[in-house]
Parts: sequence; C-alpha cells; structure tokens
Amino acid sequence: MITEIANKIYLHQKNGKEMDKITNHYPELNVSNAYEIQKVSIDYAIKNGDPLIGWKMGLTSIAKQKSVNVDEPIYGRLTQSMELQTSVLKMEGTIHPRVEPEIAFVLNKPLFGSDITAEDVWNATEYIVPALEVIDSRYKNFSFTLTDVVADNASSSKFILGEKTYSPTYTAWEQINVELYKNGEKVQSGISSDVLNHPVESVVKLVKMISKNGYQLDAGMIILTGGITEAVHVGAGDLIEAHFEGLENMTLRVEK
Ligand code: 0L1
Ligand code: MG
Repeated sequence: MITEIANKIYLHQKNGKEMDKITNHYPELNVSNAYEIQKVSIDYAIKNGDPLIGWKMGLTSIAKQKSVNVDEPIYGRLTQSMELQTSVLKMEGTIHPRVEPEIAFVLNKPLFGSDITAEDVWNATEYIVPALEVIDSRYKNFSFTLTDVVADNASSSKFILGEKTYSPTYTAWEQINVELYKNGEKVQSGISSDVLNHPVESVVKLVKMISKNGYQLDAGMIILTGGITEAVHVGAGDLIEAHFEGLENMTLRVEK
C-alpha cells in the first residue's frame, strides 16, 4: 500500500496534477506512515535522476500550525529539479502555487543525532542565504490533514536562493523583518523569530526529527527553515518582491 500511494504522489508531483487526499481513500494512515510514503516517493524521483539536495521545515510558525490544528512542525525533502536557477516561476506544471520568504542554511559538515545543539548547527554552517519557497499542495483546494501533507512532501514544489550569501555571524538571524510585495503592493510582513523562535532552532529540530527516522543532514545540503510570513497566492503575470531587512532583496516573476 505504501509503495502504491508513494508512486501515485510521485507522479502527481512530477506532472503538477491535483489529486484527492490520500486519507479519503486510506483513513487508517497515520503521520508515521506518511513519512514513509514521503521517503519512498522522493526515492522514485532520485532513481529517475533528480538527486536529493536538501531538506525543508514546514509549519514552523504558530499561525501555520493552528491552520492545520497541530503543535509540531513537519519536514520535507528538496531535490535538484525544485531549485529555480533564474527568478522566474513557470505556472505550467504547477497547480495553485504560493510563495513564502525563508532563511536558508547551507552546510559544510554532516549533522545528526538527537542531542544536536544550535552550536553544532552554527559550526556546520557554510553560509546563510535568503530564499523564496514555492509551495504547491497536490491536494484539491490546498486542503489536507497532517498525514496528507507529510506524504505530499510538505507541499514542496520549487525554491530559489538569493545570489548573495552571508556568514552565520553576519547578523542576528532571528531579527530579520521581511515584507512581501505582490505587484508593488505590500501583502505580508513578518519577523524571522516566528520560525520556531530562531531559524537555527528549525535546523536543530529538523536534525532531531530525521534522526529518529534514521537519517542525517549531509555536508552541502540546503535547509529551508520555514516561512517568515504567510504564503501568498501567485498566478501568471505576478511579480513578487521580498524585502529582507539588512539583506539583499529577492524577486520572483511568474509566467505562463
Ligand atoms: O513550507 C511550508 O510551511 C508548507 C508546509 C505545509 C503546509 C502548507 O502547504 O501550507
Ligand atoms: Mg516553507
């Protein structure tokens, strides 16, 4: 059953086609099953030439956790085809994308174990960089239970990293105010402490969560720590601008 569901989700992710919630058909599935489904579906992508290049944390703000009625974040996996190389998102192959600003860590050492600390993460960080994540649930109406969204790789779709990278000591990474503009109008704002109090704590939590399932973060991996504002719906013709206080600004143009 796990492999059958994982294959179906993989195909819907690859083709950008919406589907019914898996819990409609398999109500007995739990979150632990969902993480297995996530692993198997990403393994299909990897076997088909799309390597794992990172991990992400989702539901890292109290507001997002409340929206799914949970009190824990979730994690997902990032593969090479998800990384945008130019500031353009093509609507083709997406369903109902939303964009959110994040802080990303890039590692130079592996990180593992349930006793990991923030200091371990700082010591393993090559650089930090602003990012925009595009989330795009494969489920109809962007509506799901926790089990559904975990199986669907935490709604991962695309992401782009900023061009300018920063040292871990560059600034207070939990005090970055971010404003998100859509077509010139401010639509969201937030502060990076909304990401589990500090983005570094999101990496700590990620390592603890995946180590329970027998995984680790490898050197070179990109970690998206979680949305600093609510995610904003986008469609063809939209221009998103993210102003990260004290850092470079980022833009994303959405095309047909
Ligand atoms: O990156 C995220 O926080 C997304 C987590 C999944 C929930 C959603 O799709 O909003
Ligand atoms: Mg996110």
